[in-house]
Amino acid sequence: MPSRYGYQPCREFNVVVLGAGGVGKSCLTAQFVHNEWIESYDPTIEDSYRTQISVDGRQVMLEILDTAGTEQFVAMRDLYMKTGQGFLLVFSINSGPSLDELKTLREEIIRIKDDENIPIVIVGNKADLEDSRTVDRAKAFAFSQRWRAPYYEASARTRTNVDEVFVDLCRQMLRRDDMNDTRDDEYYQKPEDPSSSKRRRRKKRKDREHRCTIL
Ligand SMILES: Nc1nc2c(ncn2[C@@H]2O[C@H](COP(=O)(O)OP(=O)(O)OP(=O)(O)O)[C@@H](O)[C@H]2O)c(=O)[nH]1
Ligand SMILES: [Mg+2]
Repeated sequence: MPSRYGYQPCREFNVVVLGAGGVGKSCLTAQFVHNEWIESYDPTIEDSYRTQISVDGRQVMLEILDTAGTEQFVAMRDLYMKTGQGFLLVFSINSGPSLDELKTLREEIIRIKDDENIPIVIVGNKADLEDSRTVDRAKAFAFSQRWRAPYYEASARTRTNVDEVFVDLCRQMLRRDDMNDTRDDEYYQKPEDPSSSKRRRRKKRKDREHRCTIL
Protein backbone atom coordinates (compact mmCIF):
# COMPACT_ATOMS: atom_id res chain seq x y z
CA MET A 1 0.00 0.00 0.00
CA PRO A 2 1.45 3.40 -0.93
CA SER A 3 0.66 4.98 2.48
CA ARG A 4 3.11 2.64 4.21
CA TYR A 5 5.93 4.20 2.23
CA GLY A 6 4.94 7.72 3.19
CA TYR A 7 3.17 8.52 -0.08
CA GLN A 8 -0.44 9.61 0.29
CA PRO A 9 -2.47 9.42 -2.91
CA CYS A 10 -5.06 12.13 -3.54
CA ARG A 11 -8.43 10.81 -2.35
CA GLU A 12 -11.54 11.56 -4.34
CA PHE A 13 -14.93 11.93 -2.73
CA ASN A 14 -18.45 12.70 -3.89
CA VAL A 15 -20.14 15.27 -1.68
CA VAL A 16 -23.84 16.04 -1.97
CA VAL A 17 -25.36 19.28 -0.65
CA LEU A 18 -29.01 18.77 0.30
CA GLY A 19 -31.74 20.84 1.92
CA ALA A 20 -34.93 22.76 1.27
CA GLY A 21 -35.21 25.40 -1.46
CA GLY A 22 -33.59 28.76 -0.68
CA VAL A 23 -31.66 27.73 2.45
CA GLY A 24 -28.35 28.71 0.84
CA LYS A 25 -26.88 25.48 -0.58
CA SER A 26 -25.63 27.18 -3.74
CA CYS A 27 -24.27 30.17 -1.83
CA LEU A 28 -22.34 27.95 0.59
CA THR A 29 -20.94 25.96 -2.32
CA ALA A 30 -20.03 29.08 -4.33
CA GLN A 31 -18.27 30.58 -1.30
CA PHE A 32 -16.36 27.38 -0.68
CA VAL A 33 -15.31 26.75 -4.29
CA HIS A 34 -15.00 30.27 -5.72
CA ASN A 35 -14.93 32.60 -2.70
CA GLU A 36 -17.90 34.47 -4.07
CA TRP A 37 -21.13 35.75 -2.58
CA ILE A 38 -24.34 35.51 -4.61
CA GLU A 39 -27.07 37.92 -3.52
CA SER A 40 -29.71 36.91 -6.05
CA TYR A 41 -31.79 33.75 -5.80
CA ASP A 42 -31.77 31.49 -8.82
CA PRO A 43 -33.20 28.06 -7.91
CA THR A 44 -30.81 25.28 -8.84
CA ILE A 45 -31.66 22.34 -11.05
CA GLU A 46 -28.31 20.63 -10.53
CA ASP A 47 -24.75 21.95 -10.50
CA SER A 48 -21.50 20.17 -9.89
CA TYR A 49 -18.07 21.47 -8.97
CA ARG A 50 -14.63 19.91 -8.65
CA THR A 51 -12.18 21.31 -6.21
CA GLN A 52 -8.99 20.09 -4.58
CA ILE A 53 -8.19 20.93 -0.97
CA SER A 54 -5.67 19.94 1.62
CA VAL A 55 -7.03 18.44 4.83
CA ASP A 56 -4.55 17.76 7.62
CA GLY A 57 -1.79 17.65 5.03
CA ARG A 58 -3.64 15.23 2.74
CA GLN A 59 -4.83 16.13 -0.73
CA VAL A 60 -8.53 15.58 -1.32
CA MET A 61 -10.38 16.04 -4.60
CA LEU A 62 -14.04 16.80 -4.04
CA GLU A 63 -16.80 16.40 -6.57
CA ILE A 64 -19.55 18.56 -5.05
CA LEU A 65 -23.11 18.17 -6.21
CA ASP A 66 -25.27 21.20 -5.45
CA THR A 67 -28.81 19.86 -5.63
CA ALA A 68 -32.27 21.34 -6.12
CA GLY A 69 -34.28 22.08 -3.03
CA THR A 70 -37.50 22.89 -4.81
CA GLU A 71 -40.03 20.11 -5.27
CA GLN A 72 -40.22 20.14 -9.04
CA PHE A 73 -36.53 19.23 -9.41
CA VAL A 74 -36.12 16.57 -6.72
CA ALA A 75 -36.68 13.50 -8.91
CA MET A 76 -32.93 12.81 -9.08
CA ARG A 77 -32.50 12.55 -5.32
CA ASP A 78 -32.22 8.76 -5.15
CA LEU A 79 -29.40 8.83 -7.65
CA TYR A 80 -27.51 11.59 -5.79
CA MET A 81 -27.85 9.68 -2.59
CA LYS A 82 -26.53 6.47 -4.12
CA THR A 83 -23.37 8.11 -5.42
CA GLY A 84 -22.74 10.43 -2.46
CA GLN A 85 -20.06 9.50 0.08
CA GLY A 86 -20.67 12.50 2.31
CA PHE A 87 -23.66 14.78 2.78
CA LEU A 88 -24.06 18.38 3.89
CA LEU A 89 -27.61 18.72 5.21
CA VAL A 90 -28.43 22.41 5.14
CA PHE A 91 -31.31 24.28 6.73
CA SER A 92 -31.77 27.96 7.41
CA ILE A 93 -31.95 29.25 11.01
CA ASN A 94 -34.91 31.43 10.03
CA SER A 95 -37.01 28.55 8.70
CA GLY A 96 -38.34 25.85 11.01
CA PRO A 97 -39.76 23.77 8.14
CA SER A 98 -36.32 23.64 6.53
CA LEU A 99 -34.99 21.84 9.63
CA ASP A 100 -37.97 19.46 9.56
CA GLU A 101 -37.14 18.62 5.97
CA LEU A 102 -33.72 17.37 7.03
CA LYS A 103 -35.37 14.54 8.98
CA THR A 104 -36.86 13.12 5.81
CA LEU A 105 -33.66 13.64 3.85
CA ARG A 106 -31.54 11.90 6.46
CA GLU A 107 -33.92 8.96 6.62
CA GLU A 108 -33.81 8.66 2.84
CA ILE A 109 -30.01 8.77 2.79
CA ILE A 110 -29.75 6.04 5.41
CA ARG A 111 -32.29 3.89 3.62
CA ILE A 112 -30.62 4.28 0.25
CA LYS A 113 -27.05 3.89 1.51
CA ASP A 114 -28.14 1.22 4.00
CA ASP A 115 -25.63 2.75 6.40
CA GLU A 116 -26.34 4.54 9.70
CA ASN A 117 -22.81 5.93 9.88
CA ILE A 118 -22.58 7.67 6.55
CA PRO A 119 -20.61 10.96 6.87
CA ILE A 120 -23.03 13.83 7.46
CA VAL A 121 -22.67 17.43 8.66
CA ILE A 122 -25.73 19.44 9.73
CA VAL A 123 -25.50 23.11 8.73
CA GLY A 124 -27.72 25.86 10.14
CA ASN A 125 -27.11 28.52 7.48
CA LYS A 126 -27.95 32.25 7.43
CA ALA A 127 -26.58 32.65 10.95
CA ASP A 128 -26.01 36.33 10.11
CA LEU A 129 -29.80 36.72 10.30
CA GLU A 130 -29.88 36.24 14.06
CA ASP A 131 -32.70 38.78 14.40
CA SER A 132 -35.03 36.64 12.35
CA ARG A 133 -33.98 33.31 13.89
CA THR A 134 -36.90 30.93 14.40
CA VAL A 135 -34.92 27.72 14.96
CA ASP A 136 -33.58 27.43 18.45
CA ARG A 137 -29.91 26.50 18.45
CA ALA A 138 -30.48 23.94 21.21
CA LYS A 139 -33.24 22.28 19.18
CA ALA A 140 -31.06 22.00 16.07
CA PHE A 141 -28.16 20.69 18.14
CA ALA A 142 -30.45 18.12 19.76
CA PHE A 143 -31.42 16.83 16.31
CA SER A 144 -27.80 16.58 15.26
CA GLN A 145 -26.95 14.68 18.46
CA ARG A 146 -29.73 12.22 17.80
CA TRP A 147 -28.34 11.77 14.31
CA ARG A 148 -24.77 11.49 15.61
CA ALA A 149 -23.61 14.25 13.28
CA PRO A 150 -21.74 17.48 14.02
CA TYR A 151 -23.74 20.70 13.95
CA TYR A 152 -22.43 23.99 12.58
CA GLU A 153 -24.04 27.37 12.33
CA ALA A 154 -22.75 29.06 9.22
CA SER A 155 -23.27 32.07 7.03
CA ALA A 156 -22.59 32.02 3.32
CA ARG A 157 -23.00 35.80 3.38
CA THR A 158 -20.20 36.44 5.89
CA ARG A 159 -18.30 33.27 4.90
CA THR A 160 -18.46 32.01 8.48
CA ASN A 161 -17.80 28.29 9.02
CA VAL A 162 -18.00 27.67 5.27
CA ASP A 163 -14.62 25.95 4.95
CA GLU A 164 -15.15 24.29 8.31
CA VAL A 165 -18.27 22.36 7.26
CA PHE A 166 -16.62 20.97 4.12
CA VAL A 167 -13.41 20.14 5.97
CA ASP A 168 -15.33 18.35 8.74
CA LEU A 169 -17.08 16.24 6.11
CA CYS A 170 -13.72 15.49 4.43
CA ARG A 171 -12.27 14.36 7.75
CA GLN A 172 -15.19 12.00 8.28
CA MET A 173 -14.80 10.56 4.77
CA LEU A 174 -11.03 10.19 5.14
CA ARG A 175 -11.46 8.45 8.47
CA ARG A 176 -13.88 6.01 6.91
CA ASP A 177 -11.55 5.37 4.01
CA ASP A 178 -8.66 4.76 6.38
CA MET A 179 -10.75 2.34 8.41
CA ASN A 180 -11.67 0.43 5.26
CA ASP A 181 -8.00 0.29 4.24
CA THR A 182 -7.03 -1.00 7.69
CA ARG A 183 -9.75 -3.60 7.49
CA ASP A 184 -8.51 -4.72 4.04
CA ASP A 185 -4.93 -4.91 5.32
CA GLU A 186 -5.99 -6.95 8.35
CA TYR A 187 -8.00 -9.31 6.18
CA TYR A 188 -4.96 -10.08 4.07
CA GLN A 189 -2.35 -10.00 6.79
CA LYS A 190 -3.15 -11.25 10.22
CA PRO A 191 -5.85 -12.56 12.50
CA GLU A 192 -7.40 -9.80 14.58
CA ASP A 193 -5.98 -9.04 17.99
CA PRO A 194 -9.09 -8.60 20.22
CA SER A 195 -7.51 -5.78 22.27
CA SER A 196 -6.77 -3.72 19.14
CA SER A 197 -10.34 -4.11 17.94
CA LYS A 198 -11.58 -2.90 21.34
CA ARG A 199 -9.24 0.11 21.07
CA ARG A 200 -10.52 0.84 17.59
CA ARG A 201 -14.13 0.67 18.75
CA ARG A 202 -13.34 3.09 21.57
CA LYS A 203 -11.57 5.45 19.13
CA LYS A 204 -14.48 5.20 16.69
CA ARG A 205 -16.92 6.14 19.44
CA LYS A 206 -14.70 9.11 20.39
CA ASP A 207 -14.48 10.20 16.73
CA ARG A 208 -18.24 10.40 16.55
CA GLU A 209 -18.68 12.48 19.68
CA HIS A 210 -21.23 15.20 19.11
CA ARG A 211 -20.04 18.69 18.39
CA CYS A 212 -21.78 22.03 18.01
CA THR A 213 -19.84 24.80 16.30
CA ILE A 214 -21.34 28.25 16.26
CA LEU A 215 -20.07 31.60 15.07
N1 LIG B 1 -28.51 36.61 4.75
C1 LIG B 1 -28.13 35.49 4.13
N2 LIG B 1 -28.69 35.16 2.95
C2 LIG B 1 -28.28 34.02 2.36
C3 LIG B 1 -27.30 33.18 2.92
N3 LIG B 1 -27.12 32.12 2.10
C4 LIG B 1 -27.93 32.31 1.07
N4 LIG B 1 -28.64 33.45 1.20
C5 LIG B 1 -29.62 34.01 0.26
O1 LIG B 1 -30.70 33.09 0.16
C6 LIG B 1 -31.17 33.01 -1.18
C7 LIG B 1 -31.15 31.56 -1.65
O2 LIG B 1 -29.81 31.09 -1.66
P1 LIG B 1 -29.39 29.82 -2.55
O3 LIG B 1 -27.98 29.50 -2.20
O4 LIG B 1 -29.68 30.08 -3.97
O5 LIG B 1 -30.38 28.72 -1.98
P2 LIG B 1 -30.45 27.18 -2.39
O6 LIG B 1 -30.55 26.39 -1.14
O7 LIG B 1 -29.34 26.85 -3.32
O8 LIG B 1 -31.86 27.12 -3.16
P3 LIG B 1 -32.33 26.02 -4.27
O9 LIG B 1 -31.28 25.99 -5.33
O10 LIG B 1 -33.64 26.53 -4.77
O11 LIG B 1 -32.50 24.73 -3.57
C8 LIG B 1 -30.27 33.93 -2.02
O12 LIG B 1 -30.93 35.16 -2.22
C9 LIG B 1 -29.05 34.15 -1.14
O13 LIG B 1 -28.44 35.40 -1.34
C10 LIG B 1 -26.73 33.56 4.18
O14 LIG B 1 -25.89 32.89 4.78
N5 LIG B 1 -27.20 34.72 4.74
MG1 LIG C 1 -29.32 26.27 -5.22
